[in-house]
Amino acid sequence: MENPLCPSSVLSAFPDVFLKRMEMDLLQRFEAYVASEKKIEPKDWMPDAYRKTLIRQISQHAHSEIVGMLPEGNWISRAPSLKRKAILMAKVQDEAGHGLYLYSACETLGVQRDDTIADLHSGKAKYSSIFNYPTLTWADMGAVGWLVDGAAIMNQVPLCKCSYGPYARAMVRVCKEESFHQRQGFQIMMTLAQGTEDQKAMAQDALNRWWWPSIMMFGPPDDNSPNSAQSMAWNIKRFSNDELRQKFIDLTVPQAELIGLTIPDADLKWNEETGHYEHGPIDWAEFNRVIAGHGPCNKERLAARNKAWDDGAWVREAAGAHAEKRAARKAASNTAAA
Ligand code: FAQ
Repeated sequence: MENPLCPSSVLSAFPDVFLKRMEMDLLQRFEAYVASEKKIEPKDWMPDAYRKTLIRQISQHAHSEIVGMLPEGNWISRAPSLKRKAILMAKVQDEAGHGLYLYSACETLGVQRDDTIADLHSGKAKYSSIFNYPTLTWADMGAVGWLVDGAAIMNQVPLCKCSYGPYARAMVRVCKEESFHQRQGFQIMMTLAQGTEDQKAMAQDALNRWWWPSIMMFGPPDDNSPNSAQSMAWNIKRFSNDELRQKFIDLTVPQAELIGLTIPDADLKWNEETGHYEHGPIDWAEFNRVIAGHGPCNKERLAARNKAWDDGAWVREAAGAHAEKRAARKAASNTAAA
C-alpha cells in the first residue's frame, strides 16, 4: 500500500489558504496510519510535536548509552580476569554503538548531531538517572548488567514496535545486545553469590545499592508522567512507566531468589490475587534530585564527557581533513574521466 503521508516539502507547493485544512487532513491520516501499526519514516509528514517528542526521547536515550559507558569503563582495567576484561570491553563498546545508532536515528528528524551533543555537554539535555551512581566494587558490574541492562531491555523491547521506523529498527539490534549484557551481569552475580562469604556479601551490597535506582529508571509514576499519554497515543511508548516497572520487578525478584540474594525492600510481597509483587514506596525525591543534576556523580559524568570531547578534537579534525582530501581526489578523477 502506498504511504498516504506526503513528504513535508509537498506542502510548500500549496497557497496558505489551503494549508490549515491540509494540515488537519494530514494529521487525521497520520493518526490513522500510526493506529494501523505502520511506521513513520523520516520524509513522511509528521506533527511538530511528534517530531519534538522523538528528538527529546531518542537524544536522551543516545546520551544515556554514551554516559552509561563511564561507570563500567571505570572497571575495565580492574576486571578480575582476562576473560572478564574482554567481555566488559565488548559490552562497553556495544554501548558506544547503541549511542551511534541512536544519534543517527535522531539526525533523521532534522537535528544536527553536534547540537545534540552540545546540549548534553552543557547539562541542558537529560540522560538516564541511573548513570549518576558510582560503581564501587566488581560486583557492581554484575548488578549493572543484571539490573540496569535488565531494566533497559524491559523498556526497549516494546520500542522495537515504536511508530518511528528508524528508532524501532535501531532498537532491534540494541535489544539483542542488551540481552547478552543482562546475562553476563547475572552470571557475575551468580558466581559471586556462590563464592566465599565476602563475595556473596559484595554481591548483596551491590544489589542493595542498585535496586532502587534501577526501579526509578522507568521514570516517574504514571500519574506524574507528563509525556506518557501523548507518547502512548502516538505508539512511541507501548507500555506505561508503572507497567514496565511492575513487569521488571515480577521478572527480577525470582532471579534474586534463585541465586540466594535478598531484594532490599522490606515491603516486597507476592500478591496471589493480582499475580504481581507489591513493592514499598519509591523515593521520588531522590529521583528528582538526580535528574535535576544533584546525584552522586552528575558533575563527574559531565566533566568526563566534556573532557573526552575536547581530547578527541584532533581526531575529528583529522577525519574531516581526510574526508575533504578524498572528496577532492574523487572530484578530480571524475573531471579527468569526463
Ligand atoms: N532518568 O513524562 P515522563 C540503558 C524524565 S539506556 C532521567 O515519564 P517519558 C542502556 C523524562 O525525560 C537507559 N530522566 O517521560 C545501558 C521527562 O523529562 P523531559 C535509557 C528521566 O519520556 C545499560 C520527565 O522525567 N533508556 O540503560 C527518567 O515519557 C547499561 C518526565 O517523565 C531510554 O532512554 C530517568 N530514568 O518517559 C547503557 C529509553 N525517567 O524530557 C550502559 C527510552 C523520566 O520532559 C550500561 N526512553 N525522566 O524534560 C523512554 O522510554 C522514556 O523516555 C522514559 C521516560 C521511560 C525514560
